[in-house]
Amino acid sequence: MNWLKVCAVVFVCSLSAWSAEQCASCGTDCGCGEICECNHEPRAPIGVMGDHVHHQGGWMVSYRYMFMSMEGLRDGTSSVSLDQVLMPTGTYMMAPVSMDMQMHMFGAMYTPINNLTVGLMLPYKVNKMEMQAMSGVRSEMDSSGFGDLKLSGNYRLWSSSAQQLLFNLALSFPTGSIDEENAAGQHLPYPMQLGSGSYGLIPGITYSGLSNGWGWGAQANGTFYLNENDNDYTLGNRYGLQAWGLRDLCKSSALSLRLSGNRVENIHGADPTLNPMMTPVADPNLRAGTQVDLLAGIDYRKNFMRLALEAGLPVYQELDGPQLETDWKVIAGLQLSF
Ligand SMILES: [Cu+2]
Repeated sequence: MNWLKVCAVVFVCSLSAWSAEQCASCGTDCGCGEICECNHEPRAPIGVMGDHVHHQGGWMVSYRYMFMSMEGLRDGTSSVSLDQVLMPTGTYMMAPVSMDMQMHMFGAMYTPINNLTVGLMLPYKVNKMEMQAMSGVRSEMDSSGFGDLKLSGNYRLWSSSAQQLLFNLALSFPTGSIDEENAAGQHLPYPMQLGSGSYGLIPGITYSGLSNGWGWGAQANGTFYLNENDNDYTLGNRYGLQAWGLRDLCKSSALSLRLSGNRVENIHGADPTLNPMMTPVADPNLRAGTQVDLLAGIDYRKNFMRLALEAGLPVYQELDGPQLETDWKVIAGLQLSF
């Protein structure tokens, strides 16, 4: 795992060194000399939500794809093996081995008045988890479908020629299922459910700047679930804090580096049909964790189109475990503005 992190850091450093060189030499080579001083709006990497407002009357439609790979168990900051968790050494009859999470996110944004952009976002999720029983037999669980619909507003509180400050507020509606079942008709454990089952409030604040081809920014946000769902539980609050830097290449492209920290709290209440003694993924008190991810990205814009990719891995993970740890993630996105 560690060599992977080293590789990622080396990769990212060489990218930024290369991009700086590109900009210095672009005056003669690629005819984009003015880029080094060009003035477009500040940008954020594709994985950052709510980083911009459009001009009045402007529309944007977007599609984002996210993949997250989790494998191996962790308790606190150290790894634990399946043998330690499963009986007879441990206390559980079943434990997760790995999980793949995919999300297709469809979005639309509209700007009815100056400085205020409103948006709708609907995710389609595909989850796959592999479990191992104490006998050593492995089995797979699947779930897929639409998640929770989000209605969001981004309001520009302040801006200057090179910087801006946005206030974000999103409402989350319980459109995603919390009744996903296995073939035997039993509820799947918490991480396999598609929605929260609750109404949620997601306030945030986003700062970004751009000068001489260099961009930077930071965002803080929280997710607060407001009511207990029909299965007698409420997902834990989430807190996010992230910062990023970007370097413009030619007119249309940019490279980015982002550090993203997230804290998730445990679930309040419990689904009465899940038995937390049986497997850690059915325990509402083993959902919390703190994670810091490092992501490198590339961004390409031409006319009304933006195509971008970001990939990264955790540099710090502290989980109320045993819980599956994240290995890596990828986010790709296409945005069309009118
Ligand atoms: Cu937009």
